[in-house]
Amino acid sequence: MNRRTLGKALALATLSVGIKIPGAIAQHQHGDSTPEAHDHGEGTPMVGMTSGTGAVFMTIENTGDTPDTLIAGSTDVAKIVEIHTMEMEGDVMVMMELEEGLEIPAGETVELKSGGYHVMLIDLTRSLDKDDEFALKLEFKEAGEVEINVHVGTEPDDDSSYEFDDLVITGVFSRPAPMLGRHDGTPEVMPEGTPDH
Ligand SMILES: [Cu+2]
Repeated sequence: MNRRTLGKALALATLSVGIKIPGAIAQHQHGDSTPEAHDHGEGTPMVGMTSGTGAVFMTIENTGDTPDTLIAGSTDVAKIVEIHTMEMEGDVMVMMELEEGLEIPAGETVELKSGGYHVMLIDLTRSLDKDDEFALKLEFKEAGEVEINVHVGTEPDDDSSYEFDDLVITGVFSRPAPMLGRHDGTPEVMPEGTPDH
């Protein structure tokens, strides 16, 4: 273990949050605030500071000639909604909030998918079980505030298709994610969810 790796390990040990995934550590960085780890389903969490996290994926196409930006979101099923990106830094998987939002360039399509951009649901207010539906409000710089319906499942919902001005949103889905502290007897790690202890 080199010095850098050791430093990271110690930092995580101190925080008592974070998860180990083979060869990588998933970690949240929220700007200047204290780093906070959220499990995205790649491994077994050590300790969770929140009541569970989820991630929403979709494809956003901008058919217009003006760029737009996804800047925020809100939903009843989570206390905090953030726009995130996920990148490998060496052997460390880092999730970061896109504080400027996610740009959808004019005439282009941006995919929010596993291992990349996603809408992060932090502090779930209830478990997201397969085939659940919930409303998610998204705020765009140009298109304004829009509301979509999110289906909980393991792959893009082909039935979901929305048009807001120049934006076309398709393939919306959220992976199942249990709210922490609930014991439902499912020991295995759920995709994109936070397993309970
Ligand atoms: Cu995230």
